Amino acid sequence: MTRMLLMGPPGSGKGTQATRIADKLGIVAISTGDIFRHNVKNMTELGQEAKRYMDAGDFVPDEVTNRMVADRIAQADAASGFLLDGYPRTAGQVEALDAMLREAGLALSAVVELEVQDAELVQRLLKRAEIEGRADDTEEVIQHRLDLYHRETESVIESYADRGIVARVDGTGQIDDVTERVLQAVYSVRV
Ligand code: B4P
Repeated sequence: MTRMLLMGPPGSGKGTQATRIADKLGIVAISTGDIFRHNVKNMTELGQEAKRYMDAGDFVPDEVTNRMVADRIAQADAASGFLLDGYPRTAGQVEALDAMLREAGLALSAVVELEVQDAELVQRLLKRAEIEGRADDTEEVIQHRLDLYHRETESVIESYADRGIVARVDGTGQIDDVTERVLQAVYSVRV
């Protein structure tokens, strides 16, 4: 059974790859960004709280995010494995996820990091801005999200690397090729 993390900077293709990979592995894809956006759209209490952080390109506070993920992975469709897209992004989220898994007697099978240079990330996100008009895809906010990634989330990936379950994958080129690379990486590190 696969319980994996798909990590990488904003625009690296996490959202694009998550459902493709999860479908191939027969598990559910859980995207914290998608859940937040769904709640913002429906103006739930959670959405109203998350919106101001998301619009500014900041992380939604750990306490809110951790609770949301704990509720989501406790649902029946996650019992046979899951792919987490965009979580954890901070040291506090790593701690919370470790505790959730420990309590359930579960372990992570693999962590995949999509690697793409900052210049290409900015281009991709600006292109998406033209199509989708997401509030956090302006040049200034994109730069802030990248800075935050380098400052907070890279060390999160390092902490998993110390556990020997990280595979780094080239996230550039054709989307199908990236999917294939990610799947090979999962098979190679999966424990
Ligand atoms: P996310 O939804 O995770 O947004 P993201 O980092 O920009 O990645 P996304 O999945 O959307 O983009 P993708 O790389 O697929 O987070 C949004 C916000 O939610 C965060 O800023 C934060 O406020 C909040 N949040 C989420 N998780 C949180 C957490 N754990 N803690 C706290 N706050 C949290 O794709 C980008 C573009 O690239 C697309 O247009 C795609 O078409 C294109 N693309 C993909 N693959 C490509 C390829 N191979 N070649 C060319 N283009 C490609």
